[in-house]
Amino acid sequence: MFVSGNLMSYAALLYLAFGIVAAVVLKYFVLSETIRKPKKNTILILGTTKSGKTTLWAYFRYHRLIPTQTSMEKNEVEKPIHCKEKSVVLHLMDIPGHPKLRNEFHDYTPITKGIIFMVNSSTLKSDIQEVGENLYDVLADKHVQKLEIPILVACHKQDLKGSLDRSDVENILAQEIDKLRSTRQSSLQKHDNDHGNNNGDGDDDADETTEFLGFENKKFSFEDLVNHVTFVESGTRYKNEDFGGFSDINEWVVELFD
Ligand SMILES: Nc1nc2c(ncn2[C@@H]2O[C@H](COP(=O)(O)OP(=O)(O)O)[C@@H](O)[C@H]2O)c(=O)[nH]1
Ligand SMILES: [Mg+2]
Repeated sequence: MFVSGNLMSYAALLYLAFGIVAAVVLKYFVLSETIRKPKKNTILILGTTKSGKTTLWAYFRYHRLIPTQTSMEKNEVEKPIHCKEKSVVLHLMDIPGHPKLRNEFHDYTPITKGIIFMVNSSTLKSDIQEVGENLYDVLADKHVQKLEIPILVACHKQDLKGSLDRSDVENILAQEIDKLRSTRQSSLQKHDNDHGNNNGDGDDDADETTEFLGFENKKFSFEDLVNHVTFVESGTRYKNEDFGGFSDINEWVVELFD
């Protein structure tokens, strides 16, 4: 009797120990799976200063227009949105366009689902060099290319006089990137020659950019990129629809998660 009682408690202990080990192993697998596959729900809002990034970010967050100020701080929020059949939590990041800060976007591209690049269509002709360089850096980011992150170029401030429509914005930006491509390529070659960078593996992890946009010996076109690049028009006083002048941007975001 005494022996069988002891045996029973040994068996119970064994079951308990087995249960604990199983729970630990399961937790380890669930955790490592979550770490290995970070949630890709980040939408980056990028562009030069005063292009309308914070206005858009605030519109997603509060569903209304609020006055904005130029800032050196990132804005970040987790916000549920309604897609057709489900609800999705967006991680929306507005990264300042100041030249010292705008390259911080590189840190987030591995978890980015989509990029909205804001352009002030009313000043693009005079700002083309800065906007072109900013967009080039986004398109040439290593993860943007490897993960084929979709990009939406919002041709914003359409309500302002003299603003360019989306096909003009696309043409002007394509011409500027075409120019930048050759200058960047030659400075890259000069840098490689000066520093003897010839390890030959073609994939330097410290380098945040890839080498060439589009095809060599062919004029640059957004269609030649691995990324899907879409152009839409937007503006705070542009259209009076459900999502205001941001309805096309909202639609693009919803479709990303569909
Ligand atoms: N006319 C007009 N002004 C806008 C529009 N969107 C934003 N703005 C204004 O442009 C200025 C800069 O916008 P903001 O969102 O702060 O730009 P950011 O620097 O890119 O974050 C602010 O005064 C906004 O009110 C628009 O569609 N039309
Ligand atoms: Mg801002």
